[in-house]
Amino acid sequence: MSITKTSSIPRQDRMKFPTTINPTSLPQWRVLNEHARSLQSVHLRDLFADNPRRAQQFSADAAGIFVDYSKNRITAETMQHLFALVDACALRPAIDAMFAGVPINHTENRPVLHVALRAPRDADIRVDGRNVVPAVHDVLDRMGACADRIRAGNWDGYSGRPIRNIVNIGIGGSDLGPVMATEALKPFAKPGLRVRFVSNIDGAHLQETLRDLDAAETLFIVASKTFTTQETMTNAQSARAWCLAKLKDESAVARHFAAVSTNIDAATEFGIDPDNVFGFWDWVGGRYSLCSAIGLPLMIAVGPDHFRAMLAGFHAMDIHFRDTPWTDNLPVILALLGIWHGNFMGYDTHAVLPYSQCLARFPAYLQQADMESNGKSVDRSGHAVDIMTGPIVWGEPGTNGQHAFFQLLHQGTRIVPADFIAVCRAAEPMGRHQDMLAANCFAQTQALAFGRSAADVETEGTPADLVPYKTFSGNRPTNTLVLDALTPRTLGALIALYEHKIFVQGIIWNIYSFDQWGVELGKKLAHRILEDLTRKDDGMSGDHDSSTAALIRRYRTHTSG
Ligand code: G6Q
Repeated sequence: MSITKTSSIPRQDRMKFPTTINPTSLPQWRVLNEHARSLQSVHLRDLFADNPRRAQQFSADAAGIFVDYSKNRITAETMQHLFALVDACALRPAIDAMFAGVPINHTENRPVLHVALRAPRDADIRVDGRNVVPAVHDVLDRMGACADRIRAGNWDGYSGRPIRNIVNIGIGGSDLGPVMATEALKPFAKPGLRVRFVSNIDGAHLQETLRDLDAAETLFIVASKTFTTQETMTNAQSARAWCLAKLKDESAVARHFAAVSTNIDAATEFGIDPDNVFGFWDWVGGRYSLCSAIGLPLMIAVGPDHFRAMLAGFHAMDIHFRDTPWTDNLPVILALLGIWHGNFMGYDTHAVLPYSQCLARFPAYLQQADMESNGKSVDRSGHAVDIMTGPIVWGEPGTNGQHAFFQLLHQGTRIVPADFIAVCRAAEPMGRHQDMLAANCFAQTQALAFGRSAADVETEGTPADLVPYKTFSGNRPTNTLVLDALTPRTLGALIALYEHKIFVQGIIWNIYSFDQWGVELGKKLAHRILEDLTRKDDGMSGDHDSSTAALIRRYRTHTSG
């Protein structure tokens, strides 16, 4: 199946999507509030005892990912009410609008077409009347040729030695995706080829990354959609200076730098050979850009075939999301459960706990995808929202987390809904490690759901005064996502699952998920503060509050002389 048909939405209606609907004004919202009250005292122990088919009833799978959501405090009626809500919030036309290239990123007047980045060659997706898919595949083909050349040892550096080290310089959406996926697919990477990432403006990041590298064998990829981001441009200039100090010739830059950007002119002005500049488009949001040329370091690491397998996994989930009825639609189900927990149960954080060391950076990646998209407080009519929107997303891989923060998950006063991600087949099998990893994952969700009653603790002969401490209330909600194996394809499907979950939640909350105005103010203020930090006299050019002014003076005192 492919994404082919474009707009079924009449041109005159295109600007109206997504329509603005205040969810709290809907009868479905009121019904859900009442229903939530009726479930307040219900325990998962009883829900399971009353329904032997509960696990089957509340599970679904697609694109190599199985989701068991039975360990949430929900009933069939809960799901019916939630599905009614999503219909009332006009999710269907919103999905159609996104896939049709309607500028649903209203505040930036842009379409949101990351789905086009993984559409097959014969798909037809139009922006301003032009099919964008051929251009997507042109760039993928050029990336493939570049990756093949490096992997075959045919990309010679300035002094004729082949490139063996790739250093990606980017931040935020131009870093977190490739970092996470390169880590996740390490078992598929070409041995001997080092792929590293520098993001932080902290000079230690660049210096520590370069410390053991030979400039003659190093290729820098400057990844920046705008090619203006302060951190990336500063790191790129310092990398350029490092490279020239070692290779001692301006013309070396052309062999040792590539760029990924929508701003081709700025990249060539930097001195990068236009043949080594890989473009993408303003309809790709930074945090949704892994499938674009931003994925170049990943493609070099794992090869074009594995990269394309990942795109196929993304696409499989895109199609599942677009075409599957809500009742079996994984992104819709996960989104609705998040709404249930945040808006009707009052839980304000969401943990993502992959039982896979390869997915160690997945929670950090999702933090950006989710919190930058749905950390909004103004609705699509320009009014303040009066409900909780995006949750605080956090997490660490299991089993490490069990020896750190899981105490709070089991016995703390806050309830933290969590996604546990398990993998059946290890990419790098070793003894019984994988079985033990999975056993721990399943045991945690069991303990969180069912807990341990005081009566059970007493039967163990526990001294009476210790019984309260050893009791677990349980009734703590989790989803368990099970991947057959962590492969390029299932990784793609997993990421797309969360991307679309975030989209659905934004539609329900009536917010714009694809802008990020909230990051602008701090950037502006940093420019003003930077000026004052480095002033030679005692004055201040900016009008700072007393706390900030004192911090600037303190910094100056400790850096002067
Ligand atoms: C992501 C954000 C943000 C962005 C970075 C880097 O959606 O827009 O994280 O990716 O600020 O921007 P550049 O790629 O333009 O350097």
